[in-house]
Amino acid sequence: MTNEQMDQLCINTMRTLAMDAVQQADSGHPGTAMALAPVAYTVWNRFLRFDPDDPIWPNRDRFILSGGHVSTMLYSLLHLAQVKAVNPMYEIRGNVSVTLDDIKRFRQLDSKCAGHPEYRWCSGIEATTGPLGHGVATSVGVAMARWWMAQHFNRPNFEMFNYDVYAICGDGDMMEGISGEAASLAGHLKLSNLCWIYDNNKITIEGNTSWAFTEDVATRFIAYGWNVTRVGDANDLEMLQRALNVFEKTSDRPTLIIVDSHIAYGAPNKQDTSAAHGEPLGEEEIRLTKRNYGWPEDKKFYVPDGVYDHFKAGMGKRGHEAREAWIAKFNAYKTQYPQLADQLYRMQHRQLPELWDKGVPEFAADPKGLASRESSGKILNGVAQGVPWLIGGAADLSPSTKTRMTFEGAGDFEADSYAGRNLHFGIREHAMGAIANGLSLSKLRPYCSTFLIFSDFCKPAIRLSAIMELPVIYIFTHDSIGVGEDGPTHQPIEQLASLRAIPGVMVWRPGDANEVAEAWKFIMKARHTPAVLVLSRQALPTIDRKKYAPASGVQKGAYVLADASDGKPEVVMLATGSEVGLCLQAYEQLGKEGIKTRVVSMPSWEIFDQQDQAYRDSVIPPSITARVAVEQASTFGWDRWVGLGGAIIAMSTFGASAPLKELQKKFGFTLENVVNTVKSQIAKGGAARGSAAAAVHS
Ligand SMILES: Cc1ncc(C[n+]2csc(CCOP(=O)(O)OP(=O)(O)O)c2C)c(N)n1
Ligand SMILES: [Mg+2]
Repeated sequence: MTNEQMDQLCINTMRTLAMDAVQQADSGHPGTAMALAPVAYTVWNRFLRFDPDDPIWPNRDRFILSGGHVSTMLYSLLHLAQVKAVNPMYEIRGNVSVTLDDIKRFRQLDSKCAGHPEYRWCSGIEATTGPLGHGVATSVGVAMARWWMAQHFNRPNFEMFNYDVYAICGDGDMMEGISGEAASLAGHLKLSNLCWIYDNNKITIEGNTSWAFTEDVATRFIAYGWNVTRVGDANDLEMLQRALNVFEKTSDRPTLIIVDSHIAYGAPNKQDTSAAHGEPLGEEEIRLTKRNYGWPEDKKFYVPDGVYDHFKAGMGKRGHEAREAWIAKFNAYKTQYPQLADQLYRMQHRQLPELWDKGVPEFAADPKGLASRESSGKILNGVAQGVPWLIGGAADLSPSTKTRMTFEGAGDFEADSYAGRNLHFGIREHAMGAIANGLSLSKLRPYCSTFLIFSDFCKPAIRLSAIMELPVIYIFTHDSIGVGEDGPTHQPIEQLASLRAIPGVMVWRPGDANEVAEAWKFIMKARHTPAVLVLSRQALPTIDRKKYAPASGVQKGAYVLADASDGKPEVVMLATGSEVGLCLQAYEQLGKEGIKTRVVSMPSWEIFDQQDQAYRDSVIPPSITARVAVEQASTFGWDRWVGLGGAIIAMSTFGASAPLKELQKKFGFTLENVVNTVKSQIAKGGAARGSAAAAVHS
């Protein structure tokens, strides 16, 4: 068989595996896997520097399938290239990642071949994809990471990082705004290691793209500063190869390759129809298509002789050699640059350097205090000096979110100057989150930042951080109606509740500067959990820890900050963030009146939830049903902690535009209201729900 015939055999194997898998599952997306098989095959077998024996080798080229619905194409590649599995923590290698049985069990419980590609669940997958636009946006972060790591780790004769990033996307990815945000930034940053391949098949779910998409994509990307090239026929391997060669040679900007393809290529009745997008072809159509390909019509999940070997001789050999050379180089690097080698190792394993937290300040008691965004900014600067691969920035708000690294050498990450650690995302919150995920997938420790109200714009990315178990740090400031005059559009209400509702995310709303420091310490140790840090714009008193409990209680998510002297309070007040100080005032005043109360600071519900029952009961004793929760955010969720009879002083409407003091009065966040609510809770034995609700609305 000639090489060309072998290529075709491999491509048709990919196509038929996809058709058979979707048919067997009676669910999935066969058409684009059939159409793009030649494209993905060419990237993998002719270009990708990826060793199937070690899918986590740090300098591998990355391949991201942004149209996650085309997952069968990725599964067939992983299988045919015999990519090895790694454990879910991405540390230990084992058997083949995707077996033929997994493909036969596509979309079934526990199959490695989930409906959409799942990072961590199935190794060889570089990013979880499915929400359109996210894969390409994530690829920008992965590409940025290469340049930063090259600056940080490369030394003369030691080019430790020079990988390329390929992402395949479709009409849906191109329509989503996030891809435009990400492409704009990638062009601005001149990320020449980034190649997006756009499947211009003119088909989406509802039919032809002419329903809703007639823009000139090529011109748009040229305007973004990309190199744009076209391949008129997805089956033309030589043209694909040439276009990819152009990408390899382009050293000053990213590349977009626009490929014209026919969805469900080769299916006599389904080609070029939206019917081939998201449903099985049907047994009869599959038979006819296989006949067209010159394939045995009745064979299913058929891998002809020579196919595995052809992948082995192509990507396998190239990837293996590249990795071996890298490992050899790394061994010499370890001798010559032991400190950098140690950093590289720790970074890859998500471990922290020794004494990483020695720069974290302690804050002296101070009734005036400082905003938690301010204290966080100081702490961030301390942490960043101990963790060289902590990098990040804001969506044009770092002067407000206090997320700029200001120490000497921190620098700015810019085109042609990639060593800087301060990133500038521009006003692109959605892409910012996805890019942070890409940085984290590359094992950097990223943070990103905006106002809490605009966390909504990052939400899909936060969700993906959680699904992928990436320790991205989201810093959201201006966290309540405390923002004052900007009014309802800028005052977050339901954001906290919705962030707390995402499984696998830890949300922190610390109450003073030392609680912020403790939260940072907890967050930095996390290896697989994204964190959301919610911070105030306005000053918060720095609590006197000689008088009240130490801030280290934060490590348990919630702790008793102030208590009745005999440990037998009549009522428990629960608060987070800026309301902790208010509850302490109420505690003092009620104490003077002889009323015994307890104040629980609850910066992280999730971490508190992870403590054992005995600890939780010791903080919120089940026997004390008189409880008051105070938080300048939605009431949603607080019933869990105060019980049905408890009182909740929180928001059930949008805010208003006015100075903070007036808003606090209007919405009941005053000493007087807290004190009165506590009293009525005690009077009603924990059944004062009605009056508390009235307090909220008064
Ligand atoms: C953000 C988002 N919105 C909607 C969907 C649902 N969806 C999945 S595929 C698809 C159509 C995609 O069209 P295209 O990218 O052209 O893929 P093709 O049909 O060509 O494979 C849609 C709307 C999604 N996955 N993500
Ligand atoms: Mg399409």
